[in-house]
Amino acid sequence: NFWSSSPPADIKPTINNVTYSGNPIFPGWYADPDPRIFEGQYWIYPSLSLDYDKQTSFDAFSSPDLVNWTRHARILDFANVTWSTNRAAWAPTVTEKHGVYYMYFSAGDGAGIGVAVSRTGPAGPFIDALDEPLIPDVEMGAEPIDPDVFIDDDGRAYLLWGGWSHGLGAELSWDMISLKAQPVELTPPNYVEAPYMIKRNGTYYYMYSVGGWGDNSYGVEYVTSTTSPLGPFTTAATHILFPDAKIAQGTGSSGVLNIPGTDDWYIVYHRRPLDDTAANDRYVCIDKMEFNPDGSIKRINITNE
Ligand code: FUB
Repeated sequence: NFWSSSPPADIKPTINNVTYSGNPIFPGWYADPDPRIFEGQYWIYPSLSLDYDKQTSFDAFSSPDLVNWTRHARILDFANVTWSTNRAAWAPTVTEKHGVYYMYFSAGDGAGIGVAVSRTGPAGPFIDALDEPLIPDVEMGAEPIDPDVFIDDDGRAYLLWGGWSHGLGAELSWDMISLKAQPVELTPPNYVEAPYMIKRNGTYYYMYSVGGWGDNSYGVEYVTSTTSPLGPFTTAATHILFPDAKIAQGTGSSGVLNIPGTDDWYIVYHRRPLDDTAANDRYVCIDKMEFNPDGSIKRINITNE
């Protein structure tokens, strides 16, 4: 059974090998989804939402249609990441350059952010590239967790990260396993953790989680920049993802998918069942994300569909 305890009534029955639709989009306690498109398939890279000591690897999920999902187990195993403390495998994020896949991930609740490489495709296996963290330290007050990798239209790659209410960013070098320049502090209003960047019509949207971890204040806000992925950003933030007293609480840690060739966008996020207080009872959902004519993002309508 994927579930570490009985799924609550608002969650549909689980199917282990895995054809599944509706929210949650696949069975199991998972959090911090990082949605991507590789090799003509949709991919989601989440954290296993278990006790920290049981978070020793990452799974990935792939789908041709956002409905039927295939689980790829243990695509990075912390047993092979020497500095990871073999716990608290959080918030992977993946990109591709010249056919090589790069995963950035947090380890050990503060041991650092690492980078792992796969030359065999988006399902890995990913191998720790450095044998030490890429981001080892708390800098400018930011715990080294929750990386997000963003590739701009000009091919330049950026890493955003940061917990403890401080958000940082830096450009990555051409080799993708080192930083090109010193990190800069970005910390927008109300920032807590879990950054994710998208670009639409020349505007950078820096999205992040706000509020109390997993409670009814947890949500997603964003600021924008028309200059660069590292800002400067608008000084006012917009709140777009909220819990819904009839559907779920703890809505956050989002990423975004744009259906290729369209202006159709989906937010991928985790949430907690209503009336569930277990910290790690979180599951992954997708809902529609729409823009207003002025480019602002509409409030998200969370659903069970
Ligand atoms: O899932 C582990 C941690 O919880 C993440 O790193 C945070 O963003 C929060 O979701």
